[in-house]
Amino acid sequence: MPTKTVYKTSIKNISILDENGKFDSKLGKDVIPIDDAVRLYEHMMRCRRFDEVAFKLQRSGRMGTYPQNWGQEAASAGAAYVLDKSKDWLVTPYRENAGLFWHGLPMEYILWHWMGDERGNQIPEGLCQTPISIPIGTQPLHAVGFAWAAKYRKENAVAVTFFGDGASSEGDVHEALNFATTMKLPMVFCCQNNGWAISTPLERNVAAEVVAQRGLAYGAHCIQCDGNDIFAVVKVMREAVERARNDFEVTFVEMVTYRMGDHTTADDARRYRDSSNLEDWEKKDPLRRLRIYLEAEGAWDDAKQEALEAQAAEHVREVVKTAEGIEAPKTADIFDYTFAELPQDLIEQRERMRTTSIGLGCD
Ligand SMILES: Cc1ncc(C[n+]2csc(CCOP(=O)(O)OP(=O)(O)O)c2C)c(N)n1
Ligand SMILES: [Mg+2]
Repeated sequence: MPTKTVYKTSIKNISILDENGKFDSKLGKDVIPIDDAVRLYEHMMRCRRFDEVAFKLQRSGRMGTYPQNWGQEAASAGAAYVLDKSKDWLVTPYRENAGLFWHGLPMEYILWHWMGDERGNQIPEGLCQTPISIPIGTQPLHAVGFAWAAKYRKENAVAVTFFGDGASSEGDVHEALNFATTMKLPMVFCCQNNGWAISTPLERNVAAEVVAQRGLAYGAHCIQCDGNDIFAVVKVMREAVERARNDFEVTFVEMVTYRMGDHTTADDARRYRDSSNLEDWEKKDPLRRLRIYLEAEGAWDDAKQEALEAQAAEHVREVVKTAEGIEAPKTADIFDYTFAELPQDLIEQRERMRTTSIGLGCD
């Protein structure tokens, strides 16, 4: 019996703006108009400032654990930039502030979340996003639900979900991919490959050459891009979103980036990784290279930078004031916002505001 090849493919990597600010004008033509590139830069700078302040809030005891987003802003903001805020869903874990803010979430919600205030998870009416997901890899399944509903209701909407390289090994992510591709749902799976899942390096977690290969098994379009290059992210995401919206075809996008900070403020990455890596990645910083590009285009200068830094600092100061200024939640909230209809035993507990489960309220 002759043998024949029944399957063969390759995966492309897209990069447009390199770490020295050199721009591939053929590939990058019309990807982001200059005014929007300025807006995205300003947005990412505000997010970076937010990230620094959130870190300090934790260190000074004013907030609980916080996962720094530092260095991963372009992948997140670039993906959100191509979405239609009024109907496309963005379903993410905890390191996608830049995308969530671009998609409309006021910054104080993320602070409330990490301050342990559930009101940070009550996404304002009309925003097409979910609370940030902490159980790793669960949120792509939620995105499948949104995409399926959108297709069923003929809303012409797309669901974009994010997850990490570590999460790409979770069964839930694979079930979501299988469901999305077999049901032909309008979805994009974005994997932020930042090299680490807490202290587990990529190679201990993924044996494949590139993470994007994981989508091949499910028949998804698969592509890798430089996640610190906002032009590459936008180009790849625009094509993926259009393919999802118009043809119900699923894309797996691997965005290669690096986790510049510790996993969270509860971690100390110096205990398990070599910090010399950080210097290389600092050169690849998404904000740094976009600034070089904007300056070369005559759209940015030191005076603008100084003004933006002052404005971003003021903006974040106001956000912190709003977050810390909220009145304390009512004790009854724990009952009122957990069940649609309260079971009888909880109605009784609500009346007494006490529980028998820890030995109290036994009178
Ligand atoms: C289901 C589940 N298992 C384990 C954890 C503990 N945990 C929190 S973050 C994390 C690593 C996630 O790595 P990755 O998906 O690469 O995301 P990153 O933190 O790098 O953004 C783990 C194992 C969790 N939150 N949920
Ligand atoms: Mg990771």
